[in-house]
Amino acid sequence: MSEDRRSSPLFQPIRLGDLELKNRLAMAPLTRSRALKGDVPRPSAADYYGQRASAGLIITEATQVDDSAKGYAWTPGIYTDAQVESWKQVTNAVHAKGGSIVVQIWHVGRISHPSLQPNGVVPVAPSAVLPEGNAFTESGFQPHVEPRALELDEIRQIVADFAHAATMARKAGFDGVEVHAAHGYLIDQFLRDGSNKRGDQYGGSIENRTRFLFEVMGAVSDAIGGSRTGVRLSPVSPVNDSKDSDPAPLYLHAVEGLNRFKPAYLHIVEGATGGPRDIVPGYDFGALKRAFQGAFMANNGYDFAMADEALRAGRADVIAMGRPFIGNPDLVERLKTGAPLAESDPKTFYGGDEHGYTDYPTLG
Ligand code: 8OZ
Repeated sequence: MSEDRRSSPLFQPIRLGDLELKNRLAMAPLTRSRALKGDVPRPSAADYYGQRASAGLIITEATQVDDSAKGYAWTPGIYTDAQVESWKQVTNAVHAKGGSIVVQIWHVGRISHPSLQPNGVVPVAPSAVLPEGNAFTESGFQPHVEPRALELDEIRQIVADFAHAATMARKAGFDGVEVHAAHGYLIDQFLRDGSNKRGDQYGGSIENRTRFLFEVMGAVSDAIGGSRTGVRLSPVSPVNDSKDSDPAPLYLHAVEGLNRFKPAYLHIVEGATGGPRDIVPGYDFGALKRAFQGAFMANNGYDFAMADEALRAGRADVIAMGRPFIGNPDLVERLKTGAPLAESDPKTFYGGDEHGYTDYPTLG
C-alpha cells in the first residue's frame, strides 16, 4: 500500500516557470491573522512555514500590497522594509530545508472595514455595492459598509502597489508571488458583474471587467517575471458575496488572456471555497485547464486518492491542500506513508499566538 503511494505522481518533481518543486503537493494560502504591529509577520512565522517546507510549494497567507489593501485583523503586509526583514526569516527557514515559497499578494477591496483602513476611511471597490456579511476586525465581526467606487488614478496606483509588493517579495527572498484574483477580493470584484457596475473601460463587457486583472498581471510580470508569478481564480465560489451572471465565458476569457504573461501557474479553486465542489453542477474546470498554456494547480477538498487520480488523469499538474497542512506539518510524509492525519483545530485558525500554529507535532 505505502509502496503504491510512494510511486504516485503527487511525489514527482515538477518545474513551474522558474519555480522548482520537489513534489506536486502545494500548501494552499491560509490566513492565520497573527501578524504584529505594522503588519509585520511574527517571528514564529519562520518556524510555522519552515515546519511545512516538505510541501512542493508553499503559498503564504494572503498578504496586503498596501495598508489600504487590508481587510482582516492581523494579516501581514509586504510593502515596508520592516515587513521584508521579517519575511526574510521565513524564506530563509523554508529554503534551508529545500522548500520553495511564494507570497500571495492581495487587495481586499470592499471586503474590509473602516476600522482596518488608514484614517478610518471607507473601503474602495469597483463600484459602490455593499457586500453582504461581516468583516473580521480587531474588535470582532462587524458588518461591511458600502464601499466607495475607485477613481481611474486610484486604479493605476493599486496596479503599481501590486508591482511594488512583488519587487519587495523578491527582496524578501520569495521565489515568486501568487496574485490573489479569487474569493471576491478586489480583482475578483472587477471580474464579476455582481460587484462591478462601472460604465467606463473597467466595467460592462467581459473585456472591460478583465482589464484590471490583466493590468495587475502585466505590472507584476514586468517587475519580477511571469515565470515567477502565479495567479488564483475561483470561478464559481460564492464566498464574500461573489456573484456573476455568466461565469463560464468570463473566466475562460480571463484564462485565455493570462497566457500572454506566461504565468508560472494557474491556481483554480474548484467549487465553493472550503465547501461543495459541485456548487455549480457540471461546471467545466477542464475547459480552463485546456485554455491555459502553463501548469494547472487544482484546489478544494482534495485528499490523497483524489489528488493521485486527478494527476494521473491529467486534470491537474499540481494539487494544493489547505487546512490539512495546519494540523499536519509533515503532510507530504503522511500522505506518502498512509499515516493518519491529525485534525486541524478551527478554534485556532485565526488570531492568537503559537498555540495551534507551530505546536502541531510531526509523526515520530
Ligand atoms: C479565510 C479567512 C480570512 C481570509 C481568502 C484570504 O478567502 C482569504 C481568507 C480566508 O482567500
